[in-house]
Amino acid sequence: MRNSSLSDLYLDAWRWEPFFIDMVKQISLFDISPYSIPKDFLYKKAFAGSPKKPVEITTSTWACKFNKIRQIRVACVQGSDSISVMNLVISPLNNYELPFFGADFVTLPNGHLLALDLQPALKMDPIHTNKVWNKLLPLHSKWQQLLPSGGSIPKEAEPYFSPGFLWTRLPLNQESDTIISDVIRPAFREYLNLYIELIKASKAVSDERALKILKGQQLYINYRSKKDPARAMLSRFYGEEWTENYIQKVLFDL
Ligand code: DBV
Repeated sequence: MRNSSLSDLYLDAWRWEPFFIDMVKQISLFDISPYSIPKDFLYKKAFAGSPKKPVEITTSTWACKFNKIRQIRVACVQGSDSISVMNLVISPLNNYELPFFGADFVTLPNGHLLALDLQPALKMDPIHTNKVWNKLLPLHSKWQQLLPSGGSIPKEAEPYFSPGFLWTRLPLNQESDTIISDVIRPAFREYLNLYIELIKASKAVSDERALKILKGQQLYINYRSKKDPARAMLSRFYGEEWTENYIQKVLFDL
Protein backbone atom coordinates (compact mmCIF):
# COMPACT_ATOMS: atom_id res chain seq x y z
CA MET A 1 0.00 0.00 0.00
CA ARG A 2 2.34 2.62 -1.29
CA ASN A 3 0.14 5.60 -0.45
CA SER A 4 -0.78 4.80 3.05
CA SER A 5 2.42 4.20 4.92
CA LEU A 6 3.84 6.84 7.20
CA SER A 7 7.34 6.39 5.85
CA ASP A 8 6.11 7.72 2.51
CA LEU A 9 5.90 11.17 4.04
CA TYR A 10 9.67 11.69 4.35
CA LEU A 11 9.10 14.59 6.71
CA ASP A 12 11.34 15.88 9.47
CA ALA A 13 9.64 17.42 12.47
CA TRP A 14 6.32 17.97 10.84
CA ARG A 15 4.30 19.81 13.47
CA TRP A 16 1.07 17.96 12.67
CA GLU A 17 2.47 14.43 12.84
CA PRO A 18 0.71 13.58 16.17
CA PHE A 19 -2.59 14.64 14.58
CA PHE A 20 -1.88 12.51 11.53
CA ILE A 21 -1.05 9.49 13.70
CA ASP A 22 -4.24 9.98 15.73
CA MET A 23 -6.23 10.07 12.51
CA VAL A 24 -4.64 6.90 11.10
CA LYS A 25 -5.31 5.08 14.38
CA GLN A 26 -8.90 6.24 14.46
CA ILE A 27 -9.74 5.16 10.92
CA SER A 28 -7.85 1.88 11.13
CA LEU A 29 -10.97 0.10 12.39
CA PHE A 30 -12.18 0.29 8.78
CA ASP A 31 -10.96 -1.97 6.03
CA ILE A 32 -8.65 0.50 4.32
CA SER A 33 -7.42 0.24 0.74
CA PRO A 34 -5.02 2.37 -1.30
CA TYR A 35 -6.14 5.45 -3.20
CA SER A 36 -3.73 6.03 -6.00
CA ILE A 37 -1.90 9.35 -6.24
CA PRO A 38 0.27 10.03 -9.33
CA LYS A 39 3.97 9.91 -8.49
CA ASP A 40 4.64 13.58 -9.24
CA PHE A 41 2.19 14.52 -6.47
CA LEU A 42 3.21 12.03 -3.80
CA TYR A 43 6.26 14.04 -2.87
CA LYS A 44 7.46 17.39 -4.17
CA LYS A 45 10.39 19.48 -3.10
CA ALA A 46 11.45 23.05 -3.85
CA PHE A 47 13.72 25.69 -2.41
CA ALA A 48 12.42 29.05 -1.22
CA GLY A 49 13.99 31.78 0.89
CA SER A 50 17.04 33.72 -0.26
CA PRO A 51 20.04 32.38 -2.21
CA LYS A 52 22.11 32.81 0.95
CA LYS A 53 19.60 31.11 3.16
CA PRO A 54 17.57 28.63 1.09
CA VAL A 55 14.66 26.87 2.77
CA GLU A 56 13.53 23.46 1.59
CA ILE A 57 9.75 23.19 1.16
CA THR A 58 8.25 19.73 0.79
CA THR A 59 4.69 18.75 -0.01
CA SER A 60 3.61 15.17 0.55
CA THR A 61 0.27 13.59 -0.15
CA TRP A 62 -1.26 10.62 1.61
CA ALA A 63 -4.51 9.04 0.54
CA CYS A 64 -6.70 6.01 1.05
CA LYS A 65 -10.31 4.91 0.82
CA PHE A 66 -12.65 2.56 2.60
CA ASN A 67 -16.19 1.35 2.73
CA LYS A 68 -18.54 4.38 2.29
CA ILE A 69 -15.58 6.75 1.84
CA ARG A 70 -14.58 7.68 -1.72
CA GLN A 71 -11.36 9.37 -0.74
CA ILE A 72 -9.51 10.53 2.31
CA ARG A 73 -6.47 12.60 1.52
CA VAL A 74 -3.97 14.64 3.45
CA ALA A 75 -1.76 17.36 2.00
CA CYS A 76 1.29 17.91 4.20
CA VAL A 77 3.48 20.94 3.64
CA GLN A 78 6.69 21.41 5.59
CA GLY A 79 9.40 24.07 5.36
CA SER A 80 11.84 24.75 8.19
CA ASP A 81 10.10 25.73 11.44
CA SER A 82 7.88 28.38 10.03
CA ILE A 83 5.74 26.55 7.45
CA SER A 84 3.75 23.50 8.41
CA VAL A 85 0.38 22.50 7.01
CA MET A 86 -1.94 19.55 7.37
CA ASN A 87 -4.94 19.83 5.10
CA LEU A 88 -7.32 16.89 5.39
CA VAL A 89 -10.53 16.19 3.50
CA ILE A 90 -12.63 13.05 3.87
CA SER A 91 -15.04 12.70 0.95
CA PRO A 92 -17.85 10.19 1.40
CA LEU A 93 -19.46 8.25 -1.44
CA ASN A 94 -22.53 10.11 -2.64
CA ASN A 95 -24.94 7.27 -1.88
CA TYR A 96 -24.58 7.90 1.86
CA GLU A 97 -26.12 10.77 3.78
CA LEU A 98 -22.78 12.04 5.08
CA PRO A 99 -21.04 15.43 5.28
CA PHE A 100 -17.40 16.03 4.36
CA PHE A 101 -14.81 16.03 7.11
CA GLY A 102 -12.41 18.94 6.72
CA ALA A 103 -9.40 20.06 8.71
CA ASP A 104 -7.00 22.84 7.79
CA PHE A 105 -4.13 23.22 10.25
CA VAL A 106 -1.81 25.90 8.94
CA THR A 107 1.34 27.33 10.51
CA LEU A 108 2.94 30.20 8.60
CA PRO A 109 5.53 32.80 9.64
CA ASN A 110 2.70 35.17 10.65
CA GLY A 111 0.80 32.70 12.85
CA HIS A 112 -1.39 29.61 13.06
CA LEU A 113 -4.72 29.29 11.31
CA LEU A 114 -6.78 26.34 12.50
CA ALA A 115 -10.02 25.13 10.95
CA LEU A 116 -12.08 22.04 11.64
CA ASP A 117 -15.58 21.18 10.42
CA LEU A 118 -18.07 18.58 9.29
CA GLN A 119 -19.13 20.30 6.10
CA PRO A 120 -22.50 19.71 4.43
CA ALA A 121 -23.06 18.80 0.80
CA LEU A 122 -26.65 20.09 1.17
CA LYS A 123 -26.74 22.80 3.80
CA MET A 124 -30.38 23.83 3.35
CA ASP A 125 -31.64 20.27 3.73
CA PRO A 126 -32.48 19.21 7.32
CA ILE A 127 -32.43 15.51 6.37
CA HIS A 128 -28.77 16.02 5.51
CA THR A 129 -27.83 18.24 8.42
CA ASN A 130 -30.03 17.61 11.51
CA LYS A 131 -28.42 14.43 12.77
CA VAL A 132 -24.97 15.85 12.23
CA TRP A 133 -25.53 19.28 13.75
CA ASN A 134 -27.33 17.97 16.84
CA LYS A 135 -24.22 16.06 17.80
CA LEU A 136 -21.67 18.52 16.45
CA LEU A 137 -22.91 21.69 18.15
CA PRO A 138 -22.14 20.51 21.71
CA LEU A 139 -18.58 19.67 20.64
CA HIS A 140 -18.24 23.03 18.97
CA SER A 141 -19.37 25.03 22.01
CA LYS A 142 -17.16 22.98 24.30
CA TRP A 143 -13.99 23.72 22.31
CA GLN A 144 -14.62 27.06 20.58
CA GLN A 145 -15.04 28.86 23.93
CA LEU A 146 -11.41 27.99 24.69
CA LEU A 147 -10.23 29.66 21.48
CA PRO A 148 -10.25 33.19 20.06
CA SER A 149 -12.52 33.43 17.01
CA GLY A 150 -10.81 33.19 13.63
CA GLY A 151 -12.95 36.06 12.31
CA SER A 152 -15.63 36.10 9.61
CA ILE A 153 -15.58 33.92 6.53
CA PRO A 154 -16.55 35.15 3.05
CA LYS A 155 -20.33 35.21 2.40
CA GLU A 156 -19.94 32.97 -0.65
CA ALA A 157 -18.25 30.32 1.52
CA GLU A 158 -21.16 30.08 3.97
CA PRO A 159 -23.11 27.30 2.17
CA TYR A 160 -20.17 24.99 2.66
CA PHE A 161 -19.62 25.46 6.39
CA SER A 162 -21.61 24.07 9.29
CA PRO A 163 -22.54 25.99 12.45
CA GLY A 164 -20.03 23.69 14.16
CA PHE A 165 -17.09 25.26 12.32
CA LEU A 166 -14.23 25.40 14.81
CA TRP A 167 -12.01 28.23 13.72
CA THR A 168 -9.21 30.23 15.25
CA ARG A 169 -6.04 32.19 14.53
CA LEU A 170 -3.19 32.13 17.03
CA PRO A 171 0.18 33.89 17.21
CA LEU A 172 3.42 31.88 17.08
CA ASN A 173 4.41 31.36 20.70
CA GLN A 174 4.59 28.75 23.44
CA GLU A 175 1.10 29.49 24.73
CA SER A 176 -0.29 28.67 21.28
CA ASP A 177 1.67 25.40 21.23
CA THR A 178 -0.08 24.49 24.49
CA ILE A 179 -3.48 25.40 23.01
CA ILE A 180 -2.71 23.29 19.96
CA SER A 181 -1.93 20.22 22.08
CA ASP A 182 -4.59 20.75 24.78
CA VAL A 183 -7.50 22.08 22.74
CA ILE A 184 -7.04 21.56 19.02
CA ARG A 185 -5.76 18.00 19.28
CA PRO A 186 -8.58 16.60 21.48
CA ALA A 187 -11.12 18.63 19.47
CA PHE A 188 -9.79 17.03 16.28
CA ARG A 189 -10.05 13.59 17.88
CA GLU A 190 -13.64 14.21 19.00
CA TYR A 191 -14.78 15.68 15.67
CA LEU A 192 -13.27 12.68 13.91
CA ASN A 193 -14.84 10.23 16.36
CA LEU A 194 -18.22 11.78 15.73
CA TYR A 195 -17.61 11.49 11.99
CA ILE A 196 -16.68 7.83 12.39
CA GLU A 197 -19.90 7.21 14.35
CA LEU A 198 -21.87 8.85 11.51
CA ILE A 199 -20.12 6.68 8.92
CA LYS A 200 -20.91 3.54 10.90
CA ALA A 201 -24.57 4.49 11.28
CA SER A 202 -25.13 5.58 7.67
CA LYS A 203 -27.13 3.45 5.26
CA ALA A 204 -27.26 3.59 1.47
CA VAL A 205 -29.84 6.06 0.11
CA SER A 206 -32.05 5.88 -3.01
CA ASP A 207 -30.58 6.59 -6.45
CA GLU A 208 -32.57 9.80 -6.64
CA ARG A 209 -31.24 10.99 -3.31
CA ALA A 210 -27.70 9.95 -4.26
CA LEU A 211 -27.90 12.15 -7.36
CA LYS A 212 -28.96 15.12 -5.25
CA ILE A 213 -26.09 14.53 -2.83
CA LEU A 214 -23.66 14.20 -5.74
CA LYS A 215 -24.70 17.62 -7.07
CA GLY A 216 -24.12 19.16 -3.65
CA GLN A 217 -20.76 17.44 -3.34
CA GLN A 218 -19.71 18.75 -6.76
CA LEU A 219 -20.59 22.32 -5.77
CA TYR A 220 -18.55 21.92 -2.58
CA ILE A 221 -15.51 20.40 -4.30
CA ASN A 222 -15.64 22.97 -7.11
CA TYR A 223 -15.77 25.75 -4.56
CA ARG A 224 -12.83 24.36 -2.60
CA SER A 225 -10.70 23.92 -5.71
CA LYS A 226 -11.59 27.32 -7.17
CA LYS A 227 -10.91 29.15 -3.90
CA ASP A 228 -8.09 27.06 -2.48
CA PRO A 229 -6.29 29.50 -0.16
CA ALA A 230 -3.04 27.58 -0.67
CA ARG A 231 -2.94 28.29 -4.41
CA ALA A 232 -0.67 31.35 -4.21
CA MET A 233 1.74 29.71 -1.79
CA LEU A 234 1.99 26.45 -3.72
CA SER A 235 2.42 28.29 -7.04
CA ARG A 236 5.27 30.27 -5.57
CA PHE A 237 7.05 27.08 -4.55
CA TYR A 238 6.24 24.66 -7.36
CA GLY A 239 4.97 26.76 -10.28
CA GLU A 240 1.46 27.30 -11.59
CA GLU A 241 1.14 24.23 -13.76
CA TRP A 242 2.03 21.73 -11.06
CA THR A 243 -0.17 23.57 -8.55
CA GLU A 244 -3.24 23.64 -10.81
CA ASN A 245 -2.94 19.95 -11.54
CA TYR A 246 -2.41 19.19 -7.87
CA ILE A 247 -5.46 21.18 -6.76
CA GLN A 248 -7.83 20.08 -9.52
CA LYS A 249 -6.77 16.49 -10.19
CA VAL A 250 -5.48 15.34 -6.80
CA LEU A 251 -6.80 17.37 -3.87
CA PHE A 252 -10.28 18.08 -5.23
CA ASP A 253 -10.79 15.38 -7.82
CA LEU A 254 -14.54 14.62 -7.78
N1 DBV B 1 -5.92 24.92 2.34
C1 DBV B 1 -6.40 23.98 1.48
C2 DBV B 1 -5.29 23.20 1.05
C3 DBV B 1 -4.15 23.67 1.66
C4 DBV B 1 -4.56 24.77 2.49
C5 DBV B 1 -5.45 22.05 0.11
C6 DBV B 1 -2.32 22.32 0.74
O1 DBV B 1 -7.59 23.84 1.17
C7 DBV B 1 -3.73 25.59 3.26
C8 DBV B 1 -2.76 23.24 1.57
N2 DBV B 1 -5.26 27.33 4.14
C9 DBV B 1 -4.04 26.90 3.67
C10 DBV B 1 -3.13 28.00 3.68
C11 DBV B 1 -3.85 29.10 4.15
C12 DBV B 1 -5.18 28.67 4.41
C13 DBV B 1 -6.23 29.54 4.86
C14 DBV B 1 -1.69 27.94 3.27
C15 DBV B 1 -3.33 30.50 4.38
C16 DBV B 1 -3.43 31.33 3.16
C17 DBV B 1 -2.73 32.66 3.38
O2 DBV B 1 -2.85 33.24 4.48
O3 DBV B 1 -2.05 33.07 2.46
C18 DBV B 1 -10.29 27.01 6.03
N3 DBV B 1 -8.09 27.98 5.37
C19 DBV B 1 -7.55 29.23 5.19
C20 DBV B 1 -8.59 30.19 5.45
C21 DBV B 1 -9.74 29.48 5.74
C22 DBV B 1 -9.38 28.11 5.67
C23 DBV B 1 -11.12 30.03 6.09
C24 DBV B 1 -8.41 31.66 5.41
C25 DBV B 1 -8.64 32.10 4.01
C26 DBV B 1 -8.21 33.49 3.81
O4 DBV B 1 -7.72 34.14 4.73
O5 DBV B 1 -8.35 33.89 2.63
N4 DBV B 1 -9.84 25.35 4.32
C27 DBV B 1 -10.81 26.21 4.89
C28 DBV B 1 -11.70 25.22 5.56
C29 DBV B 1 -11.31 24.00 5.40
C30 DBV B 1 -10.15 24.06 4.64
C31 DBV B 1 -12.86 25.60 6.36
C32 DBV B 1 -11.94 22.82 5.97
C33 DBV B 1 -12.20 22.74 7.24
O6 DBV B 1 -9.51 23.10 4.33
